[in-house]
Amino acid sequence: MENEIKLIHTADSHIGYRQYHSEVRRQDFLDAFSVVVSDAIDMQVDAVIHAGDLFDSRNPTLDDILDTMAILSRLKTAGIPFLAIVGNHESKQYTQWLDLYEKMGVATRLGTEPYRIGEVAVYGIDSVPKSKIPLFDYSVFDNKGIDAHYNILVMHQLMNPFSFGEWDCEEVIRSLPFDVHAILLGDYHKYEKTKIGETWVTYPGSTERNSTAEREVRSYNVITIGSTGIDISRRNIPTREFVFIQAVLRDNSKSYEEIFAAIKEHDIADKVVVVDISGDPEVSVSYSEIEDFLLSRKALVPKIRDLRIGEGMTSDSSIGVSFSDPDEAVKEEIKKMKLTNAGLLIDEIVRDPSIVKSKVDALAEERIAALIEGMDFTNPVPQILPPVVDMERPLQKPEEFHKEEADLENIDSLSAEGSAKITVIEDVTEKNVTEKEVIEKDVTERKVTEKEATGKDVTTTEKKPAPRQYNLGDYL
Ligand SMILES: [Mn+2]
Repeated sequence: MENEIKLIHTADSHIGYRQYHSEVRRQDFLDAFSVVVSDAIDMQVDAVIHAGDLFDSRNPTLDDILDTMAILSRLKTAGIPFLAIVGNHESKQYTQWLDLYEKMGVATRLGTEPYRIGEVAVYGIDSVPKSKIPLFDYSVFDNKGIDAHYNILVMHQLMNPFSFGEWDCEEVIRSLPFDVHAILLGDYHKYEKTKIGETWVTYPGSTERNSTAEREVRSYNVITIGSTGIDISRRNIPTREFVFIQAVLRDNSKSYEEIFAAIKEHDIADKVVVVDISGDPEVSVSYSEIEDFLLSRKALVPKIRDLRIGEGMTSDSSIGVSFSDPDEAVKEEIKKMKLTNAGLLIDEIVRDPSIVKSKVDALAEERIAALIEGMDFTNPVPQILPPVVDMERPLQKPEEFHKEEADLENIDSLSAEGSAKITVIEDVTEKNVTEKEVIEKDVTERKVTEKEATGKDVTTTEKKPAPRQYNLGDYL
């Protein structure tokens, strides 16, 4: 290696996420990404590598698109390439937002063709839904490897050897037709770094806190490649503070005094403040009164979590939902549902405040029809995984929690009403079960309706001698 090469590796910016309905928080997510770009320019790195989920949603607003465009343009002006892959959150059916930015000259979409930076070649694999991982065809990389000293692969997946892994890094390394020296990852929001044989594997963490579970300082990676090999170091991103306040209730008459006293011990101005209430379950308090007190002390976002509700009382990760924020509760629940493409599409339409109620039906029908229109029903859909996804990560600890992925696969639920049903989550576990039962019925009925609506025989596989039959839901 003649010249040292310096790269920034970042991921999971989730631009456009209006966390807690806060426009300020939307700006925070944008600012965090902007900080990474500013650092890249200050450090004069050779490239910024983004491992997916630049946007929080497949439908970012025009403001999100333009604001991001402005930040990427700064990189372009500085002559620093922005190399990226598509994450699961932002993934669209065909053409991606990244393609738009590539057309505008401010980004490069990584793939099977190596992107060469001196002696380094960079490859990318867009987010692959969990059910499709066993089918991944490594031969797309055949004859693509070039004679570079170092090969870097960028992916957006939950990978082994980490405990949450769904895809094995060793398999990837073994199956690719060239040596892989580093796998730069996105999707998991917490920083991780390890080595498999001679290959580095690392997650930089998300650039902003996507949930209260992401308590650690946010960061990105600086990858230095020189004559001594690859060095990976972590740099912190200054982000808005989250303050966690414990309030233990003991006595009915003094409950507010105790909570307010606990709050007063902290400087909470302009911060996201989470008050965790524990203690005597008989003591009742008004959440709105606590919220008002937090706001009077200039908290940006007041969040109350009553840990006395439900089982476990204290360290149960399922009670991460605020009473004061039903929208967040809905978002959390929808993530757990593992909605399919069609499910997400319907959910978006139902919850979009700009769509009038009377238009919802027609619009849903129109979009589903368009989705079906573009589908290739000649490919059989594999049913490898058990249908209930919630059981797959039973050991997930609160700190390991990251935004659940809408894998666009298992039809657990397909419910337009689902979002409206969940307003306040009291006992998450119990409610989930009941909800699912109801929703599963909906799915069956809906499939029939869809078939009628389109007037097509969508189950064309029936006539083939295929051993297994698939219905429309498998494709959506
Ligand atoms: Mn993400």
